[in-house]
Amino acid sequence: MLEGGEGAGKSTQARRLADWLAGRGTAALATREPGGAPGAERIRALLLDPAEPLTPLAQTLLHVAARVEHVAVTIRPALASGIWVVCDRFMDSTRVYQGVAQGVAPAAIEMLAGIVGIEPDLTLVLDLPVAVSRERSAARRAQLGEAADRYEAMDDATHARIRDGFLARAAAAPDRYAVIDASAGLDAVFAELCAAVAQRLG
Ligand code: Z5A
Repeated sequence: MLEGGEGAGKSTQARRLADWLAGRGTAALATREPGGAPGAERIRALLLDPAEPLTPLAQTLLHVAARVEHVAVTIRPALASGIWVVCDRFMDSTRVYQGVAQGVAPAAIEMLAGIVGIEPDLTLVLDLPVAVSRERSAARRAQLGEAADRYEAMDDATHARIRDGFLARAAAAPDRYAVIDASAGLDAVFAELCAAVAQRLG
């Protein structure tokens, strides 16, 4: 799984990583959350819409509903066929965005994680200073003519807590996480990701 703040390069690198794995003879699927299955993509639209007020607990339940659908429709069938799954965000985003940043109780989130029932073999945290992360996503929004979504609209202090939340999770389980410096150029970040995957997953 690829995790981290906005603009860290997760979507771009997830696609590249899946292609790289395929080039080495390992079939791989790049997917994303919230989304990755038709029903989950519809839930995504509601979750990202800043005009639709939703409590943190309701956001949590919707993220998990989308994930349950994504796991059932996309992830488990892929794994059952021997296809590796490279996912842009997963349960750690709920732990960090809804738990650390929005104050939803960790016990409730872990109960929901149990219902999702699957955790990644390896989580790559793309780490970026908040200022750089915000610059990149603002530039991309300007290019596409898009407005900030619910999460992009959160303030810098919240994004700093999110960054720290991902780093704390990685520090607590170094065997299942690798922290990648996402401030380097696209190719340098990709090389570091590939090295981490090759080293950890063979
Ligand atoms: N969320 C949640 O709260 N709870 C959950 O359980 C889940 C998610 C699953 C989904 O938004 C939001 O949902 C997310 C958390 C919340 N919000 N935030 N913030 P999303 O999927 O639309 O957005 P995102 O996940 O934050 O991704 P992003 O902004 O699209 O960033 P990214 O995927 O990490 O980066 P990118 O799209 O590949 O690249 C962004 C731009 O930076 C683009 O113009 C690139 O060309 C550029 N870029 C990327 N890498 C580089 C490097 N290395 N150098 C220079 N420029 C670069």
